[in-house]
Amino acid sequence: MKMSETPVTVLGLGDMGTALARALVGAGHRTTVWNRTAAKAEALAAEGARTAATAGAAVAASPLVVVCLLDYDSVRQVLAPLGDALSGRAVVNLTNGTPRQARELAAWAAGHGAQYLDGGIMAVPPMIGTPAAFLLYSGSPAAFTAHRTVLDLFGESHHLGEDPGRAPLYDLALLSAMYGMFSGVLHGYALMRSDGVAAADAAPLMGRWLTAMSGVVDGYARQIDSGDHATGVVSNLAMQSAAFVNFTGSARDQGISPELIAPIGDLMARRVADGHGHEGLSGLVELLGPGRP
Ligand code: FVH
Repeated sequence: MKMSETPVTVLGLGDMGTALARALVGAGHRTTVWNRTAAKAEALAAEGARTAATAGAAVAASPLVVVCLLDYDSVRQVLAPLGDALSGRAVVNLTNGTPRQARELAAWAAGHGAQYLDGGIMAVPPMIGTPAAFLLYSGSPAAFTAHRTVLDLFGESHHLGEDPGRAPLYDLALLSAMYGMFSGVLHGYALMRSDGVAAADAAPLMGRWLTAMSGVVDGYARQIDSGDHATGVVSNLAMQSAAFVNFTGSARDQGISPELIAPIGDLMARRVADGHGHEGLSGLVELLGPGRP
């Protein structure tokens, strides 16, 4: 059987599962789909997917089983009754979860004779199958090698090692950075709106500023890995902390909640009080603990 002919099963047809299944169908794979709410499979069936009445029937149809459900509770509810029916198959679980959950599920899958890959999807559904999408995998290297051609249909594939917890670790770290950015953008727009400025008027400069600041990703990484948070001549923490009272102060003055941005201001003040005002913002990581192993 050529890789391009690998039959694939997709369990879960929410927004993301549907996008994944559509990429497989579009590439000509025999794609079997199952969803708790069967009606969600209808559009894919019209495009060429085979529908299965039960998760067990869907799993029986393919050596490669992609799981994309809401959370690990739903994954357990769907997979647990299948048990040894997974034997000899590769399970690729793209459901958001924690490293601990991934390791536990990998051990359970191995106990039932299945290869297991955990994954994190760095894309929203419309990005699947485009060059903008990338996906993180960890777990069985053999499963990754055997099915990489299929997985590449979703987006650029990155295998991060044999520990199944590694992909969700990266996934949660990258998504944490994203939510930090989202929080700042929402607070900024709320501030604008409170003074009668449309968010659209601020958007071009907001985007430009965030792009300019994205360089911190590499700079902070060097400082955090070395433990040297010295900032040289730019933007020391004492200066930033002194300015930060204006962020919460303006929110108070204009009647908006500072709750999305206040925590980092509190951490800055603590770090300055601890005698690190001459350092840079990366030093806040030392307040989050634990330190480097
Ligand atoms: N959509 C996104 O932007 C993000 C991108 C990054 C990755 N996430 C994660 O992908 C998982 C699935 O996300 P989704 O967008 O497909 O989510 P929904 O559209 O809400 O679909 C949820 C599916 O899960 C099924 N489901 C829920 N509970 C159960 C259960 N107890 N038993 C069986 N299936 C269950 C649900 O079925 P139904 O409600 O249609 O019957 C949907 O198929 C997720 O981990 C994201 O964090 C997406």
